[in-house]
Amino acid sequence: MNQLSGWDDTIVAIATPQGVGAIGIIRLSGNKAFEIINHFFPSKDLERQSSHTLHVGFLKDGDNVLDEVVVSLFKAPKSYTGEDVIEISAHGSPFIHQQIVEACIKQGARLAKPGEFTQRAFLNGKLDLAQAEAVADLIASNTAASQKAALHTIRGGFSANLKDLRDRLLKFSALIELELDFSQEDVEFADRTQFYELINELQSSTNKLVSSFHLGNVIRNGVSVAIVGKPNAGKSTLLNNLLNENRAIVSDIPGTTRDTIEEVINIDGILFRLIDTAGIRDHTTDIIESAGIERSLEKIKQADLVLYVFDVNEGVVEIRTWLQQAQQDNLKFLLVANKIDSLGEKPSKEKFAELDHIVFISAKNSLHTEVLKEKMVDMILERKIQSESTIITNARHFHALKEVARSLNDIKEGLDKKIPGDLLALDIRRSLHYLGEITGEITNEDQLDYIFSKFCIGK
Ligand SMILES: Nc1nc2c(ncn2[C@@H]2O[C@H](COP(=O)(O)OP(=O)(O)OP(=O)(O)O)[C@@H](O)[C@H]2O)c(=O)[nH]1
Ligand SMILES: [Mg+2]
Repeated sequence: MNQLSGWDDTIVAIATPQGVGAIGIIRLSGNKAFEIINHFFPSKDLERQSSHTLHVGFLKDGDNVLDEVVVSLFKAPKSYTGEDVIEISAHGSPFIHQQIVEACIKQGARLAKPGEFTQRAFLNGKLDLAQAEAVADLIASNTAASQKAALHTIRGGFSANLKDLRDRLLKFSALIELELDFSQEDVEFADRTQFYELINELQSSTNKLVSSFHLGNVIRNGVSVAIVGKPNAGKSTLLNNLLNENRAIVSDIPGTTRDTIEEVINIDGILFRLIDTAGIRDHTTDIIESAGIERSLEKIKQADLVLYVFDVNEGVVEIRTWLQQAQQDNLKFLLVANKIDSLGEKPSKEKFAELDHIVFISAKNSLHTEVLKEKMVDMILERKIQSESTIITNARHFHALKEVARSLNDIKEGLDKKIPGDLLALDIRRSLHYLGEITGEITNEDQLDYIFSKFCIGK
């Protein structure tokens, strides 16, 4: 283990953000943590205090008082890193924090690298690699959905899925390996029909995880929503309404919006990147408008969700044409029939009755815009988010899981072709290898360095 982290040394870092605050926390981890802080803490012998206790006192470097602080003690192995850890809560002056860190370094500590505390937690078996990565995701989370997904992984939800896959595969692998030991005698310990069923089950669990990545991406990066339609349909009015501010210029002159406007909103814990676009019409001689229309068409192609806004007073034929095209292009879309406030009698609304994915609103008067928001969320989640289910948000996990799926497929094909046990064993080892890569049982120093370098210092 030593070669991976330097190990014998004690690391120190400021764990709170840079800048002035009420308090700031300096964190140390390693077998000299107590000795180092004891040197600055004259009022008590910290090494003789119990773990998980707090102590108030002055930190002094010789005669120089650094600050009056609270120290929290965590003795190995019951700490975040699994080593002796001390957290010093000091007054929130960056100058004081710097002085404390420098004093610790003078006394033998080393400045921690980004993520090094969590890296040590991983190396000491406190967390597996997937859980450690979720710590960074949790710190970066900015919506309820990303927070929920990261917490689920930190608490071991994903790791439990992987362990289950691995354990079941291992049991079978052991039988196959046993067969190889008795290869002269042509025996089959591992019942191939049972194995086939097992692989089917494993495939379905793996595929579920792999396909959750689409949603994971949405949770991590947000959903891009293109608001499109003909000039004057009310796209900019809708953008303003959803944002609850007058962001885009609205007017009754067709072709008001020339360029795309992007803004972010959070609906039910999911980030939506709304893109208001220039109204699309077939005939225009204005070159700026044409360029805007080009851009709108481009945004439609890139969007995760398209809101097609139209004036409810329009004929249904045109909407159907758009709908057909959208289905052909495989777009995820909602039809937004706007300006229902201007409808005299109900019948004109009924002409749209047979259309799916339609919402009737008045952007100007905030009628049913809440329903539209709900539908936007439904379109994206397809009711898939439950706190108990694992959602893959990490590209590294996704690629490893795809490799697992691929090798499971190879095993199945091998069984179909009745290939010999030694070849089967190879495919099984390959699946186990990729499962182990996710949790960090199989890894290398470069990969770990890369993963932890993306963390903040002090975590
Ligand atoms: N009665 C009514 N008028 C609306 C509604 N929504 C928008 N309008 C009006 O429709 C006109 C066009 O609105 P915009 O939001 O600028 O339309 P747009 O789709 O962005 O138009 P372009 O930018 O030109 O493509 C404005 O006069 C709005 O006040 C609505 O729900 N009801
Ligand atoms: Mg507009």
